[in-house]
Amino acid sequence: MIIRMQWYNLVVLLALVSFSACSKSGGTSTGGGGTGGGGGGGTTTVILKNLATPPVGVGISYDLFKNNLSYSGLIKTQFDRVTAEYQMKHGANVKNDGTYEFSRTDDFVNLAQANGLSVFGHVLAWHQNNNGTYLRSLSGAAQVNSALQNWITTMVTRYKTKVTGWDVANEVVVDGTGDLRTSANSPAGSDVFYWADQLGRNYIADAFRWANAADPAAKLFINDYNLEYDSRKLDSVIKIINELKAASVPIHGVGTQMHININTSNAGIDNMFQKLAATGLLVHVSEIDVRINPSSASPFTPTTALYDQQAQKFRYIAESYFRNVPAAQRWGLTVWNLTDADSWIVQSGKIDFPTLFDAGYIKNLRSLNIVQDYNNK
Ligand code: 9MR
Repeated sequence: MIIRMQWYNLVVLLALVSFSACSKSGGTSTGGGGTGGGGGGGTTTVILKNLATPPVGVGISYDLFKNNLSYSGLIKTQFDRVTAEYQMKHGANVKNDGTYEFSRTDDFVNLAQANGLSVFGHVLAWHQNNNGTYLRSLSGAAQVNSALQNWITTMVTRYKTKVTGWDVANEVVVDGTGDLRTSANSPAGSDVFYWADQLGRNYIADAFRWANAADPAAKLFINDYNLEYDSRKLDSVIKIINELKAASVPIHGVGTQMHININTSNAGIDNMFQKLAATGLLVHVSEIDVRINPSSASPFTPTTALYDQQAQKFRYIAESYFRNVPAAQRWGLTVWNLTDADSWIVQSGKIDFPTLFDAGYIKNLRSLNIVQDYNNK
């Protein structure tokens, strides 16, 4: 029988966190409070959010959160913070004529907060998940500029005080070269729109300024992926951060998505956290998942050995984050998607098991033993 290790992964991750930092209110409680678990080890239930001082977040589906009690129950019990994987994007809120429809997003934010979860805003200026129909109907840079300013201002103003941090600029440079992302170096798509095509690189600074004007208290992030793997991209993001800081642009944080796999280099992870910490900004590990089938083999059977490697990789992220990012700069650790069933990787057709919970919301007994082992050291 193959024993699922996903919960073990997160527990190893957060057991380490609890070891490295003061916990919010203790790492375990007795009885109840979780989904699955239990078994021969007694009634101890691990509460992930209590294991780490920085917030522990998860990227989630609004529809599942609203309609699936197993899904929402596990999130409420285990996490501090949620990021909408789609609902707060341009395409989810802007109609084809450029007007806004916020009823679902209002409901998402209110629902999260009513359940004791804080909301991280994602995302204001990205090239994907836009309303491409509307944006392509605009003519000229002035109209595009107004559309971006209006969207950012409207969004940040609407959720002021409710959303205390935003991914303002996402994935602004391309893999390999670190060049500014435009339609000249990146693919087209119905919901794809490259702000830089008409606005040049200034759209990045402007996006931060508009967001800051709308809510001066919100923490504003630049966010990107492959930073643990692609040193030119990492250096390019850091160069942009330094340019923004030199121009007194209100940028407060940098997000590293960390869509990684079991073969990702630990040295690369260390190098990334060291360089990101050196910016002096808040550092958010913003979208963690760890693939165990990175070559997309098919058929593919997950094994205990692969889950163990995955667990070690989750663990290394936390170790490196706590070792290399000073406490005052830790914005938090966020995993992307709750279960393998709703993982964007699996949803895109790949065979993989990249998240912390299986499709049945299971955590397994071994995880509890791992926590006990850590706590007893
Ligand atoms: O998880 C998101 C998925 O549901 C969307 O279809 C996809 C659209 O491209 O975006 C996914 O989330 C992305 C996030 O917003 C930005 N970083 C990469 C994430 C995975 O693609």
